[in-house]
Amino acid sequence: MGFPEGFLWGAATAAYQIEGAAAEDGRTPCIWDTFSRVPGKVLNGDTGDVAADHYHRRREDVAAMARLGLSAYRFSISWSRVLPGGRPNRKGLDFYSALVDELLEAGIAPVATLYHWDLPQELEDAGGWPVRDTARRFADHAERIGRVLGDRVHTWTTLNEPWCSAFLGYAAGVHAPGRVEPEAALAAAHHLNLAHGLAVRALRGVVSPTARHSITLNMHQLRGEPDAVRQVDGIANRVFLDPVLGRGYPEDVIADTASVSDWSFVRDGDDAVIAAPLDVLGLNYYSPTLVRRWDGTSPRVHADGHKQGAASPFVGCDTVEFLRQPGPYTAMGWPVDANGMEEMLLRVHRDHPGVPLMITENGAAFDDEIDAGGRIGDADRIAYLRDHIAAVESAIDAGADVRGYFAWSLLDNYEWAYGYARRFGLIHVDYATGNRTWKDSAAWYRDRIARATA
Ligand code: IFM
Repeated sequence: MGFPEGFLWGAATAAYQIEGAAAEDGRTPCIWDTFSRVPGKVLNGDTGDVAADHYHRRREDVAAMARLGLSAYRFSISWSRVLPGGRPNRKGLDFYSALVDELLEAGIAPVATLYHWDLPQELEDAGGWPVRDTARRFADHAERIGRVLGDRVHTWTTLNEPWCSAFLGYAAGVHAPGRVEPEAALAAAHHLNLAHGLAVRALRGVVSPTARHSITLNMHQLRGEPDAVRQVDGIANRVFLDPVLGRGYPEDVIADTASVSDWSFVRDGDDAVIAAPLDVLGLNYYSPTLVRRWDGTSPRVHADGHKQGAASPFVGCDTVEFLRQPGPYTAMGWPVDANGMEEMLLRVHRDHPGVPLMITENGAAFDDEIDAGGRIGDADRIAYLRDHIAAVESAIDAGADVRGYFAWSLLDNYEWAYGYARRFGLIHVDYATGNRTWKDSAAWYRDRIARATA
């Protein structure tokens, strides 16, 4: 058994996290340009203005991908670079067109994500994702990009982790745009789903018929008391998974959130649009989540940064506690647990048989140290990748149809609310100079790919 023929071995990044060049060649601000400037929102006040400077180092980065032996590269397209103010920007489009050409020349399949959290600021000013028109604008973005790159992109991903966009952005307020409005977060979740469906439909009309279409969800692999698991699973996973895969919104989620919203933002016909047929479902996995029912009296426990603070992203889950799992932990404070990856893959395979799956992100931040000789011996990251890749293999052996694995991330980059203080890269970035240095994990991944594809 093991990895099937044609399995994609990749690495992933996202535009705001690596590109920089925030005000160059016609790009206009996105919500992260604004949010990162609000005092206290991002560690050390870091912004993505320069990030890993990939906009100017694209060729060097593609050359590194080729040396790694990647068969695919997952990147995202900055909406405000290609359509600033809603008008096509030739220089922005040329950047991605050149990237795609260079990838193809290097034998690397381009996997393009249309939205990785960087809503153009003018669309947030008009209401953002809680507003239905944003979904229509996204479909327009998809169609325009599809017309430019549609002859060359291997796989299209509409949205990356809509849970984060909706619930970290509009309920917890820890991601851009930083709003704490639970009802708006539910509307945002619906409009993201709608945007996905409209975009798949728009793309299919203009791109190559051989292109694959997908969405990427960050599945929360839940453990703990069954009813707490059911409830969090609803608002964290099934609120996206079910409608996208044709089952409509789960009734328990609508009931659990009834005191927050009447869901009147869902209109007749939306379910069919959202259920646009997919070729592959992208799943991101980092660690599992442990929950139990809260009795309402004991001091409430919260497991990590995402779940702390007054506002919870888990709308409607006021009587759930998020517990700290036993370690070891990554530098994010996330437990290292590769079994959760296999459980997650098998769960989706069991609940939605016949849907091809792809791990579109998996990786770990650690406090990398550069030794006197300039070497970064990140044995902890190697162990993490080794065990998680083994978990994918065992899920395949148990019957899951997994078509690819993408390490997060190719490069150290801007880790959202943590700024540059967390490093997930296979390749180290010196933010003062932009210099890249391979960590031991990069060489290990290169060798792992070579073994799998020999
Ligand atoms: O860096 C992020 C990425 O943008 C989305 N998925 C999780 C990663 C690590 O937090």
